Amino acid sequence: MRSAAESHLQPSDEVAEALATGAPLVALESTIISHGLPQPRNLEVARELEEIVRAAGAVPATIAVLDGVARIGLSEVELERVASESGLRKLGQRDLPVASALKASGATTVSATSFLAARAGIRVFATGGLGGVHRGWTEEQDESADLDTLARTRITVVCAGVKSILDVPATLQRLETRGVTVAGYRTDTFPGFYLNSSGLPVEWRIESPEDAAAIMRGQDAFGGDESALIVANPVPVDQQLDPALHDRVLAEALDAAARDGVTGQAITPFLLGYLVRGTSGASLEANLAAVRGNTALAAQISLAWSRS
Ligand code: PSU
Ligand code: MN
Repeated sequence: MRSAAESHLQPSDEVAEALATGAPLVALESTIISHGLPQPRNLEVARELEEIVRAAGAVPATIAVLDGVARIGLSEVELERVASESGLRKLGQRDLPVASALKASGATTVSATSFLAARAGIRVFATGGLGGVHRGWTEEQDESADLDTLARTRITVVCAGVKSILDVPATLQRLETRGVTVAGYRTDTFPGFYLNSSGLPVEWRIESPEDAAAIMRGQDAFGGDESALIVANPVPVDQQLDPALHDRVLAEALDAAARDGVTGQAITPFLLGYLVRGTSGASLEANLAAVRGNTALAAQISLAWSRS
């Protein structure tokens, strides 16, 4: 009989082989595909990200839950399903047991993807921007489960900081309080997701994938809490969204969300979608530039990690 964990968590053949041989792997999330990017561009991007990982010599593992099974590495047909199935759910870590019990399908957020990747034995994960503390948290306490999962999951997440739709200073404060290690990649300021910089300082700066791998070894050597490492990798200045346009359209988006009463899981996709339309697609290009850069860096870190 298969163990409970085995039947709930299913690596693809390619991922299983990479895990068995210690080959470098990069986990990729699926919520960005299903809820974060418009169709049909989302499928192209999902394929492109996998290709970036392969070109660097690592194995991609896009993660999603299909018919109740957490799949670590998707086939082309499964990737298409994640990109186009209507009504696909957005699953955080807490939703995983329910999706499994009810044989539901859904895309995994940073929290669910980090959790599943770590359980599967994958150490490095690339995404766009993390979730965090939403603006207006003094009125309505909306804080992404991403933060809590990262405080207790041994994973390295390469991201362009946290989404700029959030209260970035409050999110950085929460990461500090929860003991999540943060390092800026070749930057002294925390990235601003669509923007090269949030304007806030980042206390540690690293220069290479080897630096990241050395920090990961340090995390394991110290033992203790299974917290994450965030490698904050800014979108290049020449590919960022125009800051004035960003600030103007984001203010409109936040007003629209308040007016329409958008809350909970729907708020992040709503704001990202508003920005895409309100900037005539410029925010999408900046988001994609960030995700591509993060994926390439994650692949380099996974190579350095597998050599270390
Ligand atoms: N990065 C992107 N686009 C996205 C996301 C990340 O560039 O859509 C997703 C991630 O899955 C992240 C989620 O976990 O947004 C955060 O959602 P929430 O604020 O509801 O926790
Ligand atoms: Mn939320």
